Amino acid sequence: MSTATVAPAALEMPADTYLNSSFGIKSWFLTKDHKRIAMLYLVSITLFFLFGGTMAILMRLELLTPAGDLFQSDTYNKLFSMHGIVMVFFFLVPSIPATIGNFVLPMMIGARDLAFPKINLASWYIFMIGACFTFSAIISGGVDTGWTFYTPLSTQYLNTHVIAAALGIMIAGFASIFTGLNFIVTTHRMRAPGMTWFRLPLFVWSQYAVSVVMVLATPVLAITLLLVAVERGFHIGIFNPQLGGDPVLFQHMFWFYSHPAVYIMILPGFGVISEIIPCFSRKRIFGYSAVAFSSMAIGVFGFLVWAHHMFVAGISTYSALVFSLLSFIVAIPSAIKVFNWTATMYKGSIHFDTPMLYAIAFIGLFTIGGLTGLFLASLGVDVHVTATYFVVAHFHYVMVGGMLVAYLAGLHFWWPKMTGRMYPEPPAKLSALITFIGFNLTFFPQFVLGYMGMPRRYHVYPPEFQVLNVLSTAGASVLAVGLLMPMFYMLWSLKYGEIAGNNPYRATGLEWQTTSPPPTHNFHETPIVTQEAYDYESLTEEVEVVG
Ligand code: HEM
Ligand SMILES: [Cu+2]
Repeated sequence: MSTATVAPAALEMPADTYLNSSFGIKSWFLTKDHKRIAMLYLVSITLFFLFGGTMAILMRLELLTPAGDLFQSDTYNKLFSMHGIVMVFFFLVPSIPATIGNFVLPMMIGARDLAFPKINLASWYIFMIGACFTFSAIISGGVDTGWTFYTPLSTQYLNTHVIAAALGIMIAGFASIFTGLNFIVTTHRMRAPGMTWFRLPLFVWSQYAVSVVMVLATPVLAITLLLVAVERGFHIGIFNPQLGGDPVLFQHMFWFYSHPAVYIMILPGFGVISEIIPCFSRKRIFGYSAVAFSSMAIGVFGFLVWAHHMFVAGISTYSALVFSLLSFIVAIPSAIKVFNWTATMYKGSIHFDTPMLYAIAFIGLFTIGGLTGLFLASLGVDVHVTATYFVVAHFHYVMVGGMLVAYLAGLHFWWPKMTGRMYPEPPAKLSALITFIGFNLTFFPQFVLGYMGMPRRYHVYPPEFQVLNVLSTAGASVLAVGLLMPMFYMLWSLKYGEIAGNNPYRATGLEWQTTSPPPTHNFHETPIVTQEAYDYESLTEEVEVVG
């Protein structure tokens, strides 16, 4: 293990990296290098996240007082719609796959690039064109349908820019489909010699599962949104009962995509956590194949539960019962993962670096999100809390406490590989702590509010709900500080961060064997794999012998 014996003073930036192989705007915008494309995505989704975050803060400000003193009701409707649309379709769905996945997946399997580098670049352009459509709708007045675009509200009653917004999401969906295809083919065809399926890092398994879901589910969303545009544009009755259509059909089609899509959003996070926990516990992952197969199981079962979003939409009690039962089953593979991560940490020698802090936060927050999903999946409880703040709290625990936290964990973990420099540890730990406190302060009160009966999507509320809403708004400001901090110290680290070296965490993955930042073709020699993915026990022994 030569990497472990290099003295810190000997660390230098490698001469030939993907960042300095060519210069100029064109070399970025026409690049076929998966690492540069990952950076293009990183910048785009960070901007979208800032936009979505601003909308959220504006909403929380309105909700500080029971009266509607800051915005009119329809402005408020637009705020939550644009927040949801941008966060889901332009941040969460692309976040881990298109940035971290794009960057590390080929390296993890010992490949030079993705299977189709040009399609990879095209995906980014398609994504940005979709964003232009949706943002044009936002700039020219916005939409107030909610991110779910329920009909006949979206097709009949609203005079906002639904068509442009929906087309934008449909176009961006193709970027998802192409990225998924690219990952699937890459994983099948481009693995280095010796990289068998059961030596694949679990991040690759999770990306594989998510790619299958992306390829199979996203077309349904595309068709659904196209039909909304057709109904609005040409008055052909599809979802609108006045024209002979069926609004519940819309909900079926929308959730047939959007429930699997919640797994598009969380599975990559599972993958990140499965890399970080063994590395900072210095232990082999507990139950490798259980973790790998549970990703695939989530991919499959995720398709069978969509109507749990429709318990009160007028579906028959019998089908609601079946969907309720199936929803309980889909929680099992997630629970398996939580057990396995915990078992991996058990008796490990745990290092509390920033990525690990985020990973531990993830386990706790995701568990709360998942368990409250089971409350919602039980029919009787859901009838009581559906469309209340309980649902809002549930999905923010999984999407922010889970996915966003996992994204931050992964970004810190691979930052030295991406940039060649370490992020500064003290502010990073501080921001992780602030994020954790701010997050819980924002969203925990919402469980209580929802249980007490406060409905979602209103800009006014009865005065008895104010105390909890003030807590939530206070939490949102703390959370905003925690989330803005990384943007500053990450940028700072580009110039002043400590030089990282190939493998600052003594991690086992192939991506850590090449230089940081890697050369354009990733490896100077194709790596040959002879070991399982998480052989931390023998690595530690070897380092002790050498050092
Ligand atoms: C552990 C398994 C899970 C179960 C059993 C579950 C169950 C549910 C149920 C029954 C609802 C509908 C509540 C209602 O509208 O009355 C719901 C809503 C939601 N869940 Fe989950 N959930 C789970 C995991 C997740 C994950 C992993 C995510 C995202 C990463 C997620 C995101 C959402 C979203 C976005 C909504 C709200 C959709 C909306 O109405 O706007 N859930 N969940
Ligand atoms: Cu669902």
